Formats: sequence, C-alpha cells, structure tokens
Amino acid sequence: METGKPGPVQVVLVQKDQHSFELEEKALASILLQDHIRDLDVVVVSVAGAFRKGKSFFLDFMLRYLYFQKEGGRSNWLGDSEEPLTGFSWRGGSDPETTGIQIWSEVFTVEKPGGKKVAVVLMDTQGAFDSQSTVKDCATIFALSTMTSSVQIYNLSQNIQEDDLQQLQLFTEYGRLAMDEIFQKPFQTLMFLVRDWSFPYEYSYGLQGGMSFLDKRLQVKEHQHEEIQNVRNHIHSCFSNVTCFLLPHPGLQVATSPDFDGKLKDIASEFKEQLQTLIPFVLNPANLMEKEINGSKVTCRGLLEYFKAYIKIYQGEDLPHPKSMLQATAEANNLAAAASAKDIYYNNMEEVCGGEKPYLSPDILEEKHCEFKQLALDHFKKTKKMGGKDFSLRYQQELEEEINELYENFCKHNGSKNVFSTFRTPAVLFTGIVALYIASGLTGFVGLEVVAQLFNCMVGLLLIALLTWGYIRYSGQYRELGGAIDSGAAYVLEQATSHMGNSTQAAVREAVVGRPPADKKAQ
Ligand SMILES: Nc1nc2c(ncn2[C@@H]2O[C@H](COP(=O)(O)OP(=O)(O)OP(=O)(O)O)[C@@H](O)[C@H]2O)c(=O)[nH]1
Ligand SMILES: [Mg+2]
Repeated sequence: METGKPGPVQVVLVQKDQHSFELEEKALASILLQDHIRDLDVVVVSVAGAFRKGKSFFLDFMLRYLYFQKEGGRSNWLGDSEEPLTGFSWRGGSDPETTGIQIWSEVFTVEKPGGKKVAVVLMDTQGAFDSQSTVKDCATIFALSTMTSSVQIYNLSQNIQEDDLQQLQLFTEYGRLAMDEIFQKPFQTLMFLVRDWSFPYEYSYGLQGGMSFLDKRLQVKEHQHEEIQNVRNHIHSCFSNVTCFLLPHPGLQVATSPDFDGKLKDIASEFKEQLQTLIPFVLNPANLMEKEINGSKVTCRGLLEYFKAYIKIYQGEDLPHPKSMLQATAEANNLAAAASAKDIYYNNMEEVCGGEKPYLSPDILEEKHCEFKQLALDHFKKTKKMGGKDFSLRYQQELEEEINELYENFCKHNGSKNVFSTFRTPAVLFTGIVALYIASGLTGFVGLEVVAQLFNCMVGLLLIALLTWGYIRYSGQYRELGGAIDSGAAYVLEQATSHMGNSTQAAVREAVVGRPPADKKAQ
C-alpha cells in the first residue's frame, strides 16, 4: 500500500492455532481515513462462505469492473482473453488461501443516481469450515463481515443447503434483538450466490431463476424443525433486501487445472455471460446501498469505529451474547458521532488559526472556540445514536474534554505566532544589558568603581545568556537550558510589569482621588 500499488490488506488477523482475532487498526485506518473518502458514506461489499469455493476469484472480477468504470473504459470490462486474473489472492488446490478479513487498499468512489458520491470498499473473507477453524472462528468471520458490510454475498456451492441457512441463524438472533430496540432491520443486502448451478432446466441461470429458487427454499414448511423455521422467518426481517443469483460452472479448466491462471479464454462462455449480468448488477450505483446502522448512514471514518467495537466482542472465549453486540454497536455509534463532531471543531479551528494562519487575538480565538464547540456538540446531539440519552452523555462529556484539550493546543500554537512572545527573551536580555551598561558607566563616573565592576560582570553574564539563547534557538540543542533562560526572562518581565503596573495605578489613584488618607490627616 505504501508503495502506491493497490493490493489486498489484512485488516482482521486470525491466529489459527490460538483461535484468536486481532484488528490491524493501523492498516485499516490508513485505508479508511484517506482524506478524499473519510467523510463519504461507505458501501461495503463482502463475500463470505465456505472455503475453496471461488470467493476471491469472484471478487477479482468485481475489481476488474470497478477499475474499468474508474478509467472510463468503453470496450468490454471483462478484459483481454489472455490476461491472467489478479487482485485478491486466489489459487487452485485443496488448502485454504484467504485468512481473516482482507479489504482492497483502494477505495473506489462511485456516483449514485442522485449525484451523491459514495465510497465502495471490497471485502474478502476467510473460507468457513476448513479443518483448522472451529465453528466459533467461522461464525466470527461471518458475523464480522455481515455486521460491517452493506452488501453480503453469501457464496454457496451448487445448492442452498440447510446447514448454509443454519450459519445464518447465528445472526438472526442478533437481528431480532437489535430490532427490539431500534425497530429497524439490522442488515441490508444479502445475496445468495450459488456457484456451479447444475439445474438450469429447473431454475434458469441468473437473477430471475435465483429469485424463484430462493422463494422455494425459504418457504416455511410445517414439518421443519422450529429453529429452521425461525431462520427462514428471520432472514427477511433481518436483511432489508434478499436476492439470489444462480451462476453456472466455469468449466473444467477453472475447477481442475493446476496451470489455470484466470485467463478468460479458459473460462466457460456461459459463466462469462452470467458474470456480465451479475457484476454490473451488484455494482450498479443504484443497487449499492450505503452501510446503515440504526438508520444512520456510516462514513468510512465511522466504519473504523465499528470495526474496533465489534472486534472487541469477539476476542473473548465464547461466542458473544447478542446483547453485547448491541452494546458494542451503541458504543461505536457514539464514538463515530463523537469523532466526526471533533473533526468539525478541528477543521473549523484550523481554518481560523491553524498552521500558517497569522496570530489571532486571544479574545477572538476564545469566541471562535465557543462557536465551533457548540457546532460540534450540536452535530453530536443530532446524530442518531443507540443506547439512550444517559449512555451518550458519557461520550458527550469525553468529546467536550477532548475539544478543550484541542483548544489548549490551539492557544499555545497561536501564542507562539505572536512576534512579541518570540522576541520577548532577547528583548528582556537586551534591555537588561543596556540598563546595566548605563548603570556601570554612571557608577564609574561617580567613582564607585567596585559597583561599576559588578554591573560590568552582570552585563557580561547577560551577554553570554543572550548568545547562548540565540545558539539554542538556531541549533535546537540544549532546549532545557533555553527554557530556563526563557522562564528567567519571563519572570523578570512579569516582576517589572507588575511593579510598573502598581506604580502606574498608584499614580492614577493619586491623580483622581487625591493624596492618600494619611496625608489628609496630616493636613
Ligand atoms: N467449481 C468452481 N470452481 C471455481 C469457481 N470459481 C473459481 N473456482 C476455482 O476455485 C478455486 C479456489 O478459488 P479461490 O477464489 O481461491 O477460492 P476461495 O473461496 O477464495 O478460497 P479460500 O480463500 O481458501 O476460502 C480456484 O482453483 C478457482 O479456479 C466456480 O464458480 N466453480
Ligand atoms: Mg479466498
């Protein structure tokens, strides 16, 4: 990524032996917090399902389509028939390839029909049911990708089986619980993608056949176990949009040849034909739903907070209780709202007094601080959040504290731009040198040689201090000594000004009120 070439980035790391999960927060942040996309609403397209079933392979075609769109190409997006397929790492063989969760380092910007720009993130996941992972591991990956994506493509082989639906069942419980609180469907699009569909004579390839096949599969029948009936009932109530696509077999070269490297010429034309319908359908701007949680759209920055919150609940020993997922969602909700409110404050203050902006009077700075703080707090308050008012109050207080800290830094930064403060130390030292020099001249003139010598010594010392200060400022070394000289000068200045202030005040008082009372008495 750092070299500038886009590629897959591991965002959730799995320690297969220890069955533990870790979020690669830095890597994820470097993708999601890029300036041009961080504030855009995000669409996350994820592919999940059993291992070795062509998930990464399929995602690479999506990448081809997105790059083709980005470059404004006109010919066929599927590409050259001799071009090997690259992108997310895929390969033949029986051992699993993808581990954890990976996302493509390049976030695509796509314009929706109304002209709104959204950020599209592609997500690849570890295949489920390999020999090294426990059920909990697989469920975790599936849950994490479902909870962070807006389009979940459930990649299945040949058919929709009962155990495939049982996998989904783990999440329908969360869905129901979440709905109890928020009255909304927790997840968005779910697409059953059935690979190697072998019965086109019953249900034709593509979306239409897929939809009628799905209707049949999701029918609730009396003899089914109650649990399975629940899954069926809940799929529709958990996902706002459920579709199914039947994809034909890609040909024996793809499935069995060890030398196959993804060249189009080796792929069955039926498969390519259906890809030409499927991928533009999934990535059609009108179908790309922005990730929503609790009815609010999530930005790229917000997505980072959700990842952080969700990974925490899966780091324990057991499968998390749905209640804790809800809690984590509420937490992430609030954190995301606070982060964007803080950004509002920061950006506005930067405009006024950041970086190269000239010095601003402290009064105006404070005024601006109050104005932008209010703006940020209003933004935080009006963002929809889960967990209730009391819950979000905690985050609001944290936000206020963080804003105050930022303000202190802005004040310091602004103060350092004040020319007078920059030259305060040399000015004090220089004034001291001149005053002592004159004093030594005068005392020498009246014959007080010893005192004159003493003044001369002090002139010498101040001169050394001035030169040392200059060297420290120039070289940036011995900064502590520099700081000591600065605070010495500041102290002298403070004493002098307070003394002068007192005597000026006394003089003013005398002029206005007359002589002090003691004098009056004497009169
Ligand atoms: N039968 C069949 N094989 C496919 C299909 N698409 C890709 N393949 C082959 O399946 C093998 C695995 O492809 P991958 O994309 O690495 O599969 P995956 O699901 O990402 O695998 P893991 O990352 O291990 O979970 C490759 O040899 C592909 O050529 C398909 O639709 N049907
Ligand atoms: Mg893979």
